[in-house]
Amino acid sequence: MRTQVVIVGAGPSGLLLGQLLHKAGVDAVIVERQSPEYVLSRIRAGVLEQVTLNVLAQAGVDARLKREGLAHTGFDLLFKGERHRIDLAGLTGGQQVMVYGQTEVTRDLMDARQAAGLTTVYSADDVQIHGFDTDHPSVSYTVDGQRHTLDCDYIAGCDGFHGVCRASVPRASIQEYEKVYPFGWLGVLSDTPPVHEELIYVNSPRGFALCSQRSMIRSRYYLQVPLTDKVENWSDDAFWTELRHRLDPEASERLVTGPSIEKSIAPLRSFVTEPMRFGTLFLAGDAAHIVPPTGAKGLNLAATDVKYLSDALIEACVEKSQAGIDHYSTRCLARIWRAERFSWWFTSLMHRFPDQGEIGQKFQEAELDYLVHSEAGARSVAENYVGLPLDFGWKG
Ligand code: RFL
Ligand code: PHB
Repeated sequence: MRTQVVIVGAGPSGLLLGQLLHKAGVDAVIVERQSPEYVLSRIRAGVLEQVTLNVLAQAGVDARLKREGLAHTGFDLLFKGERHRIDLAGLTGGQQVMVYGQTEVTRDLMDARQAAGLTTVYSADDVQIHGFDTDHPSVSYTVDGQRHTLDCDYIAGCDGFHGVCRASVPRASIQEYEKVYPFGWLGVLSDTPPVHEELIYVNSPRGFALCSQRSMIRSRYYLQVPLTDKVENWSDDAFWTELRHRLDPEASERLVTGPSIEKSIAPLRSFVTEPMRFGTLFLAGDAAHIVPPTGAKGLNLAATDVKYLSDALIEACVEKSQAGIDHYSTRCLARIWRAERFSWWFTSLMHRFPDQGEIGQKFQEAELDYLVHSEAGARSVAENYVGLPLDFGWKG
């Protein structure tokens, strides 16, 4: 079988790319290792930047998001037992973020793909990519014991951090930058009203915590935990007790607890691959980079990679111009390094590090105190959090 683009991975990056290509009349097949149910069971991101909302609108998948998403014009920073609001809208000329779960974005994209009758191969085993250093690459995979091959013009590697695409590139052609943090995030999803109408990011001597949400009746909370902790050793009671300890008295009092409907531990990592194009193979989203989730940037970066990649592939397939393809990697990386920097900085400021000691806690609190009392400091946090404009600082 033949198609113009094979997309490896049906996470948000792959599905969004498929939708944007379809809108422009470019044929693409998606090959995914897992089942649709498994893909939808992963609970991840919750905060969407305006740039991401624009790309989802371009893809025609923002109707439910507009109805059900929660617009947030600020968030709280809690340290030394007190909360301080970062007024995102006031500091950035009216910008805001949208709270809408990654699961819902994925579901909307799956529904749109199905409605358009587009092909997604789920539960594909042993996916392999071939000939991406030539003009006739291909992707092979096994379904129900039968091997299949898809010939194409381009391969989009949207298969996440553990995917096959980046791993298939010869080591001499790729440079990877990585930092692994000495802790993880224990996340709990529960059908309880959120403790506060906006998000609360917590720096406490007991470690970081985050109060987030999915709707007015569904909450998402995170606790910083040692990497050695096992999720099965964290009872719901233990989770709520520890969260209360890290909150201020008012929030602790208001917190409504209930049974967890999902509980998992995620490691934290900063990771960048350079470049993101290898001949006719393009990496996008978590396949190319990872940020620690503190800045809420991972899904947003994936959406902008996909925006740039869809523009480039449409130019190549429809207008027969290579310009977008040639710029793809440098254009993405300019944006990625800025988000990597912000995510690393915010993570370092908010978490308890094993060797930081009392003085490290004091340094963090003094920096937070400066940020919330200086308009310049608060604006710097706000403009990075809502997301820098597309192509900010990129010279072309
Ligand atoms: P995904 O979502 O990992 O999807 C990759 C897909 O590829 C499939 N795959 C393969 N398919 C075929 N063959 C193979 N060999 C394959 N190997 C893998 C996988 O099954 C999967 O379906 O990557 P994608 O699409 O690039 O999307 C990236 C986002 O998922 C990620 O960046 C965000 O979730 C990060 N993130 C956040 N981002 C935000 O923008 N805002 C947030 O608030 C936010 N919060 C978070 C987060 C990530 C978290 N975790 C769990 C790491 C909070 C958490 C806790
Ligand atoms: C989430 O709701 O899952 C979430 C929100 C903000 C973050 C990270 C995760 O910074």
